[in-house]
Amino acid sequence: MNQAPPPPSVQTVDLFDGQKVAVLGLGRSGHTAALALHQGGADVMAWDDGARPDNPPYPLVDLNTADLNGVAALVMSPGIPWSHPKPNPVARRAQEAGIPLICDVELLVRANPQARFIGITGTNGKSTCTALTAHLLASAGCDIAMGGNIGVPALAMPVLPDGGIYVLELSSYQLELMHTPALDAALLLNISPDHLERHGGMAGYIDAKMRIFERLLAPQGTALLGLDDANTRSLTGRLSRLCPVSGQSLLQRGFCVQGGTLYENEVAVADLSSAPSLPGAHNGQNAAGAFGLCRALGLPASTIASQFESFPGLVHRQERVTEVGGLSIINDSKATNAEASQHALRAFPNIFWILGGQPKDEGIAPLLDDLDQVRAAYTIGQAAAEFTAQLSPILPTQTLETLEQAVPLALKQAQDWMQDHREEPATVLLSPACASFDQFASFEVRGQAFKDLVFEALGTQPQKAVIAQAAVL
Ligand code: UMA
Repeated sequence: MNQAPPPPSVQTVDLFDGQKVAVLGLGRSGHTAALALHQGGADVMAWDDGARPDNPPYPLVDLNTADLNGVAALVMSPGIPWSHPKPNPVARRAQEAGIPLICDVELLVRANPQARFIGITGTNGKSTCTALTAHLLASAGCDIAMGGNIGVPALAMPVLPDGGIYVLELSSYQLELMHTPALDAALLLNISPDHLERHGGMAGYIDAKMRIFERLLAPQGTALLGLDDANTRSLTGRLSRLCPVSGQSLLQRGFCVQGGTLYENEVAVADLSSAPSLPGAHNGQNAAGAFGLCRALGLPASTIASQFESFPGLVHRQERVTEVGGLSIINDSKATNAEASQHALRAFPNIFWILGGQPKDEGIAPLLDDLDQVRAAYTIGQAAAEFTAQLSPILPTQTLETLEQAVPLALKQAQDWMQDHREEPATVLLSPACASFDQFASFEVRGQAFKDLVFEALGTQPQKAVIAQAAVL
């Protein structure tokens, strides 16, 4: 048994008042959904095959053996498989009994017909794009709440007034369990292989991502599609009334970024060169997508354009920890695979790169053509020897064990290098291209350890703006 932390606030969902509803999975989203339904008068039967909260206000009933007769819906946590690689037994029983499978996002949209909804999905960058969209809308004075896959359970967001906007990061798992067309605008940023086991392969994963467009309000909903990868480009024929988005190519129609300028239908509308938290082409696409979503919701271009500069960025995702005399320290602990690290390697100059941890199957092979800006590498954790073997023929590489060893060394060598190179700007970058679990409980713990070590080595304190960055649960 396990004490689930109570979410800060929980909506009351009365859609199933007086009816039986089953809730499977009592992690962040499931526990919140069970509370919301219970508060709304539903006869909740909740279960988790693993740890369950102590004495929750709703009844715990083992759904593996419970009588599911008369159950109106099974609310599934997104992480629980219901088809591939094989269905959870409760999900299978529910499907055999004709009980609809839904997730907390479905409850949110049905319980809040007064509100507007934006959905954002993609394999990489969707959290940054979601946070940026929420920032732009909030700065323009809109009533908004941000949640979904980004870490805030759908029903832990407050009830918004008429016309308020829920900005939702939606995973492929959530999209499969959301059925009501409710989105005013939807953005699919990019697609690369991920979660393939859960979706029965690449075709299934792409279909799950495409569902975001099936959940648009008809006919007025706006479909935005990123065009910077081959997988999403191949989808253009499947969509009518598509608004294209790019961080790389100049588009005649739609939203794109070229050389730090954001264009809408070829007209320059925003200058991104002074937005410190949006480096790199992938962030150009995030910015173009966020801008397009805000335009779809009716905001004037000039109102949105002035808010990019104040976007603080997301913690652990190319997070600017501090800057000392032209040396930027970047925490990209969220980069747990090569593709995520590639974005950072392409975004910063003169990099002193700390990498390693628990390696993924692909290792860093996909990064070996992206080392132009890397001046030295420091390998740590389980992957250290393997990564050093690959990097040392190309650039100075030191095999270390821990972040404690790597941080002071990288800082010192970066500062020495700057002195020798007429104070050219440089970067100390933690972008591990590895999971954290060999040495840390999570990428968040690893990123915090990196920041603590940086401030310890520099003998300074974090600035307030850094501490106050967008926090998610
Ligand atoms: N469980 C069962 N039976 C099973 C399997 C799991 O009962 O057969 C139980 C587990 O014991 C656990 C619960 O189900 O208690 C897990 O639920 P969950 O994995 O869905 O986790 P939540 O805490 O509810 O978090 C979910 C999202 N998790 C996943 O999609 C895996 C979070 O996304 C999301 O932030 C949160 O809801 C709030 O909306 C995380 C994620 O990893 C960040 N997402 C994936 C990604 O981004 O790649 C999709």
